[in-house]
Amino acid sequence: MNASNSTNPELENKELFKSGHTACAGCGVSVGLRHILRAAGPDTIVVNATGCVEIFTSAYPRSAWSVPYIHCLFENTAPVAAGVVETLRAQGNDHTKVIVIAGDGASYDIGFGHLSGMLERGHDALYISYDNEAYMNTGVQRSGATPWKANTTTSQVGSVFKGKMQYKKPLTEIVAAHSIPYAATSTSAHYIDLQNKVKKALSIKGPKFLNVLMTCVPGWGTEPSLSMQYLKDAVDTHVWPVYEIENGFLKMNLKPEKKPVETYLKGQKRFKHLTPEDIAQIQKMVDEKWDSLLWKEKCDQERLAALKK
Ligand SMILES: Cc1ncc(C[n+]2csc(CCOP(=O)(O)OP(=O)(O)O)c2C)c(N)n1
Ligand SMILES: [Mg+2]
Repeated sequence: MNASNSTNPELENKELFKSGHTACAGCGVSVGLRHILRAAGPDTIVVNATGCVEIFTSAYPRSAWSVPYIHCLFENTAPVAAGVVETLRAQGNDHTKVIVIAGDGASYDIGFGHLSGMLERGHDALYISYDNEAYMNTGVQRSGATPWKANTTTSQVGSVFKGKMQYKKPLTEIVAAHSIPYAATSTSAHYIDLQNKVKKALSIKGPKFLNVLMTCVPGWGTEPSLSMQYLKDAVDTHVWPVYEIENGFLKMNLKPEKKPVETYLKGQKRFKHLTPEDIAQIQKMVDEKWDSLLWKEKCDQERLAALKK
């Protein structure tokens, strides 16, 4: 393990997340981790919640991490990160970055209260939620991040219920409502956006949050070779808007010309039962959300410009 994944020595030095881990073929999460660590650099400590990432990167005695790595309980990643960062700062170390890597199960649900506490107390850490939209490691159970109507093992398609009955929790907005300096969304396919956001977040003092959509081949029921394409389609259909909220001011980072939601939904086994009415309803919800974000951006950017005068 930790073997070279490149014959280019320059690139090799930058690859802090190594190949040889045991992620599934086409895992969108492993791609995202590689970009996150490239952007963060070697002076970083990673605190990781239980989930797929822990399993595929750290099977003892191996490790895919070239930076210090702490695995902790599902629920308490944010407090562990807070403890690490406060210890570093008490020791006079004001440079080492502390990054939480936690799945949607950990972030939207089980560690949600502790994430809120970390934000409210103002610890100088970057919390990254990798959102693959279900509890994948334990066999695809629905989470607060699972989209409406998606088929999971605990939101099945049967004669009465047709997938998840509830809507996806708006975690990025809930986090931003804590008045933290920086909250943003991205995907592992939009790697320049992702790397820029990691760098920007780490340059800001205080609690920061990134919500990054990452594909899961077995959980979404998709072709491994299409993982990045699905993430691009999620953004191009406006299903996953890419934006940042800096000091309370929202800015849309990508405004692609809208493709119909079918472009993204088709070919995913978790959505294969959707009716034309379901798809029309999803389109309506996506359009409404997009419009509300554009309005918010307009108001926020005008307010910001007025403040700068
Ligand atoms: C308190 C607690 N509840 C349940 C589990 C079992 N468990 C381990 S990993 C996991 C799923 C993690 O889901 P997520 O955070 O979305 O990460 P993913 O596996 O999708 O990468 C679950 C339910 C646990 N370890 N601890
Ligand atoms: Mg998950």
